[in-house]
Amino acid sequence: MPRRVLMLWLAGCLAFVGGVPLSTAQDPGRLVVHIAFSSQDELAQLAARLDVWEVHRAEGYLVALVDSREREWLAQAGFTFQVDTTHALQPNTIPSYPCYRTIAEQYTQFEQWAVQYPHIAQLLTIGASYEHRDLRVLRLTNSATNGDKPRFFLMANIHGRELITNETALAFIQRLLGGYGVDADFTWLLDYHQIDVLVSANPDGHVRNEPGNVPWAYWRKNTRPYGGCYGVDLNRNSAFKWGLDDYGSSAYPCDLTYRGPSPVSESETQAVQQHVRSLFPDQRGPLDNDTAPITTTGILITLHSYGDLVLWPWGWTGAPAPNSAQLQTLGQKFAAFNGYTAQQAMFLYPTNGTTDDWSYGELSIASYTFEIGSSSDGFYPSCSRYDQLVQPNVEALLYAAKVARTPYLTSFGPDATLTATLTSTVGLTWVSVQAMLTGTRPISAAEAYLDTPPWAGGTPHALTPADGHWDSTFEAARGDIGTALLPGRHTILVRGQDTGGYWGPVSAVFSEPTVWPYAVYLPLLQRQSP
Ligand code: 0X9
Ligand code: ZN
Repeated sequence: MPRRVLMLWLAGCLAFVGGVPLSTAQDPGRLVVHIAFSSQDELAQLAARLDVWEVHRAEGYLVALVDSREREWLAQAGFTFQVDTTHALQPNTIPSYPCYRTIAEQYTQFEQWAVQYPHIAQLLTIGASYEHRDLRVLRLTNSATNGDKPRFFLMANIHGRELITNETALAFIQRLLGGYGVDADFTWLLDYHQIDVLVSANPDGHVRNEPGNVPWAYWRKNTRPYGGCYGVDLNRNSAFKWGLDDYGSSAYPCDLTYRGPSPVSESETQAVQQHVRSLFPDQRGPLDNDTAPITTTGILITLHSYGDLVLWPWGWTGAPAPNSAQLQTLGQKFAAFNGYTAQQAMFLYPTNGTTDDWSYGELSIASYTFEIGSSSDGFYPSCSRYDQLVQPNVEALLYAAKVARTPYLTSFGPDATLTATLTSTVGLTWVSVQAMLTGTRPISAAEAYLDTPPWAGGTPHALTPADGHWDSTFEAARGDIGTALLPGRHTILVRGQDTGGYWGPVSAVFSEPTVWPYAVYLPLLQRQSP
């Protein structure tokens, strides 16, 4: 039920406005309000002008942070609104939230990781913010293995106040680095794929939400001055469909969705576009309706908050993107991990000049926005919610990393889990594999690989269904591989195929042979031979 109790919000930050020019986020008269709308057109008008935090379509209202100027505009335009009492604006930011690291701390962490894991983590600076802060990427891949590696680009914090996004990106990196050499999946991932993580696409905006900058609490945009106000919405500044209409972005510098004076006017957008172009070839034709090849390689995910949503292109139109079937399938896979609602971005509200529309529209790569957290979490979720918000998204991101080679194909295929035991004697080793395959269509095949995965020329060993038939969406499978292996640890990889012909992602485990002395093994061998 929408909460419609009327009560004036007492601005806790009234005392802090001295010395900072006023624009929405600094105005002490800011209120969180519920605004009623009755059509898509009205929603679009509101989303273009205001700092919209939540959209409740079914109930016909949205939640926005508005200043006195915007309230005048609302009244003139004939919108009715009520003051929200449930979103407590926090005058203090990070001091009350020890789980959120400052940009300086995040960058120090990057430096430490690059030193601690020099063979799998490389620190890059891809550009600078308006205020000359570095834009830093940590590149995760085994630098000793070469080849054209599939790429996954993860970025966080393009909106300054979306603090949980940086933490999610950092937790994802931590899992991969800590798991390399320990977990077989993370190990093949970093050996064969390249994962680039931009921890903040808007460090100036983040710093505004850190201590000492209280009047700027809830700052979303970058901080570059334009027309008497501050900041460009960096998620409206990309080259694709930039400024297409005044619903998906605003031409007014004081607005929260100000698109900037020209496409890619901001150094942050320039750096992101240049870096993403360096990672991914353009794999799609020039027309809006050109379909990206089914074999397209590469994934981009941009982390936002909040809304419990997985969004895919387009945001600029309600028409489905040419690859909507593929974008939806992968989007729903992500949603199976984080429990969010998966939908086309436009059905939140229209947007133009966004990162994901650009990376899909321009380069054809599978592009997504995650909106992390619910309306009770808001932009500064309680630290008691940290793990609940971060961990399911880390799982979704690991899946993205796994399917980055051919996201539009592999996400259709079944998922595999496995156990494997290796037994060695007299120079021979038996690898015994048990796997579980789960798909949306019946499983039709499964195969295991020893140490060398399929894309690297490994030899497939067919597994057989435990119940004798491949006929179900959930199958147990097994197989034995006899080989003349040397002792030591080995990687066993498994993948499944479904009746649509789609191979799913590879899953792997490490196994070390149990060496049986000949004297123990011989009687068993004799018993087996007739
Ligand atoms: O408005 C935005 O930029 C995103 N929401 S947020 O509250 N994090 O600011 C939503 C963007 C949705 N559109 C696309 N992803 N294209
Ligand atoms: Zn955002």
